[in-house]
Amino acid sequence: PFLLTLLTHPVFIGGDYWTTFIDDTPQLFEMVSSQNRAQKLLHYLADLAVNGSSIKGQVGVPRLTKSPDIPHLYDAEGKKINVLNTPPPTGWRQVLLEKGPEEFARQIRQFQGTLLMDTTWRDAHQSLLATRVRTYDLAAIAPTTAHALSGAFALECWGGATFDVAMRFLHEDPWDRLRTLRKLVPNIPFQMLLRGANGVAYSSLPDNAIDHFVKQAKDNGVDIFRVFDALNDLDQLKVGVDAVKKAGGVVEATVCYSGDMLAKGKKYNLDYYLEVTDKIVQMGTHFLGIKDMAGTMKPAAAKLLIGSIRAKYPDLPIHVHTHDSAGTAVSSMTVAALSGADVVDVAINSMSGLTAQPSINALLASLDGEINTGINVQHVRDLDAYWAEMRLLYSCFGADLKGPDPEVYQHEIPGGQLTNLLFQAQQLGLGEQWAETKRAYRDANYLLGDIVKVTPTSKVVGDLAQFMVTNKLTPDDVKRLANSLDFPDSVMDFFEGLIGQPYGGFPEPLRSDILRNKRRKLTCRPGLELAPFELSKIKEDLQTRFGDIDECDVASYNMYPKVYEDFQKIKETYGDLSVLPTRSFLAPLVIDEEVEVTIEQGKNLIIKLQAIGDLHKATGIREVYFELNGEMRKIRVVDRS
Ligand code: 3PY
Ligand code: ZN
Repeated sequence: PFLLTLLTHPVFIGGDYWTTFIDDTPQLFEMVSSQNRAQKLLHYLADLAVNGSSIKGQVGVPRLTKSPDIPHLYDAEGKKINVLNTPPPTGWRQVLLEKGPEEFARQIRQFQGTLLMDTTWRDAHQSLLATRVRTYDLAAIAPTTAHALSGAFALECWGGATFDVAMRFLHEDPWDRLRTLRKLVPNIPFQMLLRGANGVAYSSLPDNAIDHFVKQAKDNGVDIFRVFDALNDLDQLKVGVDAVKKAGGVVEATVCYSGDMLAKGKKYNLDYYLEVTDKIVQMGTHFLGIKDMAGTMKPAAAKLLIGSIRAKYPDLPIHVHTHDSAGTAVSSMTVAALSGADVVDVAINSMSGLTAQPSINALLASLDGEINTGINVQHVRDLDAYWAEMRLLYSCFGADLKGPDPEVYQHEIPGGQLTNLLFQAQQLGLGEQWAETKRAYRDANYLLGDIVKVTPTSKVVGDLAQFMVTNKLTPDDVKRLANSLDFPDSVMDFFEGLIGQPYGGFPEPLRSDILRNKRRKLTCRPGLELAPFELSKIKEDLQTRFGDIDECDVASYNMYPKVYEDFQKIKETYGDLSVLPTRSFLAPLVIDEEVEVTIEQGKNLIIKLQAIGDLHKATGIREVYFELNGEMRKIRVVDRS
């Protein structure tokens, strides 16, 4: 926003500016540019050409120089399917729309076989590519996916970190993504990940904000809501579950699986999981979700856990989620299917394995001959050609994970966080750094009382681990010095009770030593202490500030006020960046390179970078020359180097 408003400010245009003009004129940030969409996009491309990408976590440029090709699908007679003009086969969504959530759940339970949910559009790229896959690339493959995966239980495509990352780093509207994909995939249910009383944020919101958010999510295209709480705190979980019930969505209340339940003396053992399941069933749910976010559910554990729940609750539909960090997920999901799971999670081959979900084709092969999944193996292989290219397109975001990490049974780091922490360690030179991080994570977990680790509690453990590494503290040091150390905020929040109540309570005397008299000790769920949001007032305020605002904007603002405001400013400056092909969004055009951008149906821009001018020393500005649909355009950009 700054650049554009500066460049269009009358004082600046008049050439009568002074060096502190920028600092002295804060309204520059507020002024709204009236330039047209094409001009705004040129500003983005010009800035990228001069200063490079500023997207966090991006190392280098994509290894693919164009958008991936869309693969063809063929029908049983070998005829090419025109996926754009042929309605996709009816899928489970039709059952849901016609019969409602209860009957949908009943029919899934009765299905002779095990169904699959594809996580490629959410968890797989959250776990492998820092959640950076853009709507542009999802929408491009959506019509093909609607055909290729028409037999799937669902596509997980929303929630979790996608909401925050879409606005913060991709500068796109998560609600637009949902609506766009929904239009293109009418036949397969959409699932989202909801963090219970936190919605898609990192801490509790007032209950009315959760209700409001879930209603928008349902109205804009989400069918099934996987609701979890990061401590399996049932009071926290219930907030999300109730919101989904009120909105008329399919409820998948979820128990988080933590660590290796087969390990001797493990706090989270079969009795624990059965007790949580009982409470979830009493709460009322269409599906039971079992969420193994670190991938520590060994095949024998899957057999024991799912077999036991199945025996106790023959009619309860069970949906199992895992990560392949240890390399055992195909085995575990095969056993889960054989032990009575109704749905298991997989990802498209090129987006699977390592810290993501197990490979769909590997699982299909593993189940072959024993269990029907309703999936067309060949179609999925065809679809994968696209994702193989996508891995190259997003190569600049991947941590360099080379193989399985069976040490996950000890450190228990969730898939997405494992990639993140590894990425950070790699930036620092890997080697001992990585081994130390994993050791510290494990120690931190035990200091905190061996808690369930998933967003946001995984951040607490990660922050404490990093704090210990940075300050060279052993677990004994932490205990001994607890009343004098300055702990990270997330650790203070956890001990205060702002993230919920851990199973077995908080470790003492550590809690009291850490909190001292700085924080309270909450015994109830944090949301009970929060005043409801005044939703209509929030909407009015946003309307005044940003103009065209709807309920989805209100929900975005409620989850991430600052991120939402920044996103609005980016939009004012650069317009809708989601229309740019990913290569051009992430990497500067080279001289004479041309990009075609569809800003709306039937309106195409052909943009060619012609030249980048010399640096004007006094102002730090460069002129960037483009050809826009054959006409010359000049854009002035501050060179920040
Ligand atoms: C999230 O909350 O984003 C997760 O993926 C938890 O596994
Ligand atoms: Zn996951």
